[in-house]
Amino acid sequence: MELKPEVKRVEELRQLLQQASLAYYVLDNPIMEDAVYDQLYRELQQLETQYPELITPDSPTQRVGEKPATQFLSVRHNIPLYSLENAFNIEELQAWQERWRRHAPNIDSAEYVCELKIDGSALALTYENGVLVRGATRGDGIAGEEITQNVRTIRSIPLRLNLENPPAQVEVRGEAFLALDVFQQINQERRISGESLFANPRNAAAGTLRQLDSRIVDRRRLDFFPYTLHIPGMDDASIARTQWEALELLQEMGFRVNPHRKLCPSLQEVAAYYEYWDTERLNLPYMTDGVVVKINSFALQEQLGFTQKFPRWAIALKYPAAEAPTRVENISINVGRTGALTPLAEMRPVQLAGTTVSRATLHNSDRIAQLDIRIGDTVIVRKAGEIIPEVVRVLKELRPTDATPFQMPISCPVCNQPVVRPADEAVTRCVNASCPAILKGAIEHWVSRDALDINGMGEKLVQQLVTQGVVHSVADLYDLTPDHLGKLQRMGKKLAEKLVVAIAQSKTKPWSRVLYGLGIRHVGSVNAQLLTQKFLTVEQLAAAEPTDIATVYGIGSEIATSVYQWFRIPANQILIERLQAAGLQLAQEAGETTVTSGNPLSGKTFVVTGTLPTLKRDEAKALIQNAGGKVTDSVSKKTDYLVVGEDAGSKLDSAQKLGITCLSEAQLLKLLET
Ligand code: 1X8
Repeated sequence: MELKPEVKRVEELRQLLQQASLAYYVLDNPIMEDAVYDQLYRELQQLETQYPELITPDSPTQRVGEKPATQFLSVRHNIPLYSLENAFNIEELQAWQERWRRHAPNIDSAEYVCELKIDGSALALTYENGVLVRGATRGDGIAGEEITQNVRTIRSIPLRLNLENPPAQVEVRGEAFLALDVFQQINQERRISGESLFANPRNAAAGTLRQLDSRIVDRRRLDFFPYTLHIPGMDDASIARTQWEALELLQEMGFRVNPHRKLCPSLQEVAAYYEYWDTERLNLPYMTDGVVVKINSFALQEQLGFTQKFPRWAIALKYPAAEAPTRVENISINVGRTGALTPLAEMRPVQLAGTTVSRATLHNSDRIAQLDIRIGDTVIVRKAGEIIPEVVRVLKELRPTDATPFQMPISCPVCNQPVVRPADEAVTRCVNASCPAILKGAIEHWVSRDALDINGMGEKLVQQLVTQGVVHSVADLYDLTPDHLGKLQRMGKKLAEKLVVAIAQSKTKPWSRVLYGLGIRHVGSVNAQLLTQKFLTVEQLAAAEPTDIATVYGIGSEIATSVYQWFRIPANQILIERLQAAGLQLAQEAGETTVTSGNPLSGKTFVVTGTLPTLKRDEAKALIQNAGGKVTDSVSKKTDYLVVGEDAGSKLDSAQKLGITCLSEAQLLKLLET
């Protein structure tokens, strides 16, 4: 009885958050600001921590699981998930129409629904009384894997259907996919950390869905388009009589249905849709590989039924695979923003999906070795959507006797400094901070918010500074005058003066931010803070052996080696000297940790309890202290925050009794960023 107001509030918060999420992820029309959402979310989270018995599986807080799964269970599909028959041109589409007509001699024309064929991974979602209870992969079509925990992380999949009176059971089917920019970002991160790359967004989506740790799935930002639904007794109750109505119903339920669908009275309109999307699909933010054509009427679908393998009432009208053979004439090297050396195949020009292609990425030397690509080989290249062409395989039977194996250079082709390839990584990189190819990226990082936070230094400006040879190193920024800057395009006198002031202001930023700004591999802002707590000056850090560096909590041997190597490069040593001369903070006095007024945790008292997901307890303490906070061992009225990890004991109870705010590691790190 006593709980009643909280029960009501919890329900209210869930409704609000559900509506906000629908508006944001599905309708693309937000109804509240992010900060308001966050505040309501935290209120719900706190109530649920206080009253765990109120947690339900459809609560917005339950999207990300706490514990990784050890394995996935196999689930049998009530209705098999069929694959579709393929057609590759309009003639094959006409042949399909003639085939289905032979199975329905009473019918001579039918409406078709055209939808885009999404290149992702099929999912079957089960809702009971409106609540998502199961998500499963397609598997072999008969049985798949139960991946409910992962499916919950997909924000465009409602945890609860947006219906007043939901049916007892609904199965929704559709395609989970990764947007192209997300896919590229994932591969970029994998490239940097030396992991093998996903070949395409479909593989990346399928691999992500089968991740055991739903926290990783959550970070990968999968998306979902539904394309059909099954409700027991649906036909008798005339809930939806056609595919078109089914799509509208899915939309009402709170799904984001792909907007590019078309109702076609005949194959002529289907052909026009197919031709239109042949080129237009390249402008979509996700990958498609064809068009799905379905007979609209469910009654006719039922009459036609299935062959051994496919429904007779639908077909995938695919776009020709963008693959072609050509000869590798040379292998060149591109140096990217991170200094990564990417080998490129220079090929005899070939037509691929309407464009001429003469270069393809070979990713890295491992990939070249794996595929055994040699100069002179005939290879198959593929261009998939907006992704740069890549070599998929070698036609070894066509290999000439003089084909030459490729070797990665030992020095950077742009700046001639020696390159580095750690034994356990696939990527070879240039580590010279003044290499022109990486200079632009280095400057963008230096001026970014978490580094030296120089306002007004946009990408276009940086590009101009580098290509016009005005700036050769981040140190050169400190020699810029309003006169220099005024000579650039679209740069008035006022703006130039403002920029020089903004650059000068960065000299007050602390040593930890300068270290982060240097862009040393593996030294993100947390590691930079940890390192600067032990190494109070740049001289100390530059002189340290890898073993000394690795004694810092949270700094492993890989990070330590990366830092050590960076300081061994003469160009980097010169950079440090120049930054020092320019007046940047490359040292911090002992005990200076709480001086700046901007310290986000200044005056706050923290207690850390339980096992945190990534930080060791001492690292968390170090970070809090560095940001001006105080860390004590026991919870009292004076405690402002309790940082809670797994298996937290009595401290959590005490904190809850005292109404002290509890933070997860992620929330702590967020607080530290502000
Ligand atoms: C597979 C797909 C379908 C649709 C879109 N993308 C796919 N990959 C659709 O119907 N809009 S239907 C389908 C299947 O039935 N195997």
